[in-house]
Amino acid sequence: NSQLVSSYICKSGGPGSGKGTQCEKIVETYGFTHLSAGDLLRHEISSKSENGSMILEIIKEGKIVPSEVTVKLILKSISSTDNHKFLIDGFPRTEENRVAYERIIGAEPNLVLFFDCPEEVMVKRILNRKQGRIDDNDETVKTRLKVFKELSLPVVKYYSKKGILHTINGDRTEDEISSQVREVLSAYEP
Ligand code: UP5
Ligand code: MG
Repeated sequence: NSQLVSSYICKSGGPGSGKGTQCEKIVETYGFTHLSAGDLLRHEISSKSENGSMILEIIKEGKIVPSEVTVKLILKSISSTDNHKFLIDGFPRTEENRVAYERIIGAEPNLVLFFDCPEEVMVKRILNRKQGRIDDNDETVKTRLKVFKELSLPVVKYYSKKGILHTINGDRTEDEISSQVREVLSAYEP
């Protein structure tokens, strides 16, 4: 699979930290194919695929879908395009996700962007979104935050130790965040 991927960037951050919002702009400028793990999973639900109802139950609770399911979906997307550069939004969520994915791809991300945002800001954004996401409610948000702290932050720490983590202040305007993201990517792109 290393022939399929020449480089990949991962985006991490709590629920509502602005990962999705910042993706499109980067994709346009830097020629990455954007993959959102959450979108791929939601697509499985809406297309009523084999695992759809299991995924729905897990997302409704704010918990994490088994690695093999998510990794398979990401790999399928990667294989379906000629591009070899990917921006992966909201993945890996757990150490188990990370190990499973890196084993299959045969490489670590070139860069990890971490959107750091205060909890109360994230909660406010999510509850204001009102786009009908099944997990955008008080109760599920609490679990999403807990899961983020307990399972996803260790992955962020791991990448930090590897020296490939870039922390972005997510508590600013979209334009301010975009320009910080561009700064990081411009330094990385030769
Ligand atoms: N907004 C964005 N930026 C703003 C700014 N600078 N100022 C003011 N408002 C801003 O933004 C959230 C909201 O805030 C939007 O309304 C936006 O306009 C506004 P968004 O860009 O959507 O934030 P994002 O970080 O993408 O938040 P999201 O809710 O998508 O985060 P999650 O990480 O919870 O969602 P995801 O889709 O990745 O995952 C959903 C669920 O899928 C998980 O809980 C889990 O159950 C499952 N999942 C897995 O099991 N495994 C995976 O690998 C991935 C997902
Ligand atoms: Mg998102």
